[in-house]
Amino acid sequence: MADSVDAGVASAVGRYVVTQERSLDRDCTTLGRHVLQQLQSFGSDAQDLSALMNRIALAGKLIARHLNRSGLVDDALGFTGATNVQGEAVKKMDIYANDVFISVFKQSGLVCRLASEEMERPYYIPENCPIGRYTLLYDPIDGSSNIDIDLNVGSIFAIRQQEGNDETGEAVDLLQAGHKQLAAGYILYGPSTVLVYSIGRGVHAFTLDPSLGEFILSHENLKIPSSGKLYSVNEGNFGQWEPAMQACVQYFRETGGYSSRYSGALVADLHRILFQGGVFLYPGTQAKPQGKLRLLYEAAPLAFLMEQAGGLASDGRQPIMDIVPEKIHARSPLVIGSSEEVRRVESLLQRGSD
Ligand code: AHM
Ligand code: MG
Repeated sequence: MADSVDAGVASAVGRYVVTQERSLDRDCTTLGRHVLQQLQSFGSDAQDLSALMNRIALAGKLIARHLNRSGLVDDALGFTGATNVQGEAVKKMDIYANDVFISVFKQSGLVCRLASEEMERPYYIPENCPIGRYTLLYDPIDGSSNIDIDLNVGSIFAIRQQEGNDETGEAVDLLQAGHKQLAAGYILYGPSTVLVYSIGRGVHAFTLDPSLGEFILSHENLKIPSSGKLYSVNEGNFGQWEPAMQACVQYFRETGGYSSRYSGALVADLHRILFQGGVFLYPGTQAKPQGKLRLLYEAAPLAFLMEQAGGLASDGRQPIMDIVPEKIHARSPLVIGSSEEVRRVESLLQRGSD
């Protein structure tokens, strides 16, 4: 009897393994190949974008590996003792991840400038600048407060075409609206490492297969539900919001069925909302009317992605994608997610200011 049960289980496991391997053989789409398929071209622009995405994926793999072993490696966790341009305490992992992006793009030939949360001014790679026509904007570690307690963090990125020769070295051509982004996305370092990207042709998710060392397509053409019963906001700031924003959050608290979820990492909270619907909010406060999140390398890339997934992103009054930043590290309030919830917030804010 036991033998026949064991044989049955073994055969079911065998069938499962064979089915899994068959589906992997059939669907094993890598990131670089997917970009080329999306663009339906092997032209130089398509090759560039494919190469850029592969470089971002390499950075993601290096950061994921470092995070995975961070408790075992000297000098991986904790603070550096410095503060960044935002006045925030810098973690060792922030610097490690920032440097990883620099080093992988040094070898790309394609990127002349990188602008990130951790660097006051853009970083130039002079050897790439004669031919490198692209700029990478990124937040190397989003959700830094989660690092030392082994919770989800992410990286956020966007690619823009360099306009002009940037002779002053001020990168003023970056001070343009989010519509200038060619590609954007994030990497979520969670139970698995997931890279979600868009080149303006839908939103696609890739999961890192550690045994292959490759990001493999796991969700194609993701669409956010038009409404969802999640709201995500740091309610500890409630007393510092304008009354109209307080009314918005009261609406979600008191209207049946909404659940509150807030992890302290925008990428993780947004990933949940992308799959399940709802809204993420980071409003301005009395002390910081523009809120905490940075436009060029946090809000705008995620807005690009969210619009591509059928959702909306707003500062509460206008689309994030329309905002022209005054400086590289400009901040913006953020309301992002399902169209119904984002519109609801906008209309409650509008009512509050009438
Ligand atoms: P960071 O990039 O320095 O980590 O800051 C961004 C993070 C977001 O991931 C998160 O949503 C937010 O800051 C959390 O801030 P707070 O602790 O004020 O809620
Ligand atoms: Mg951040």
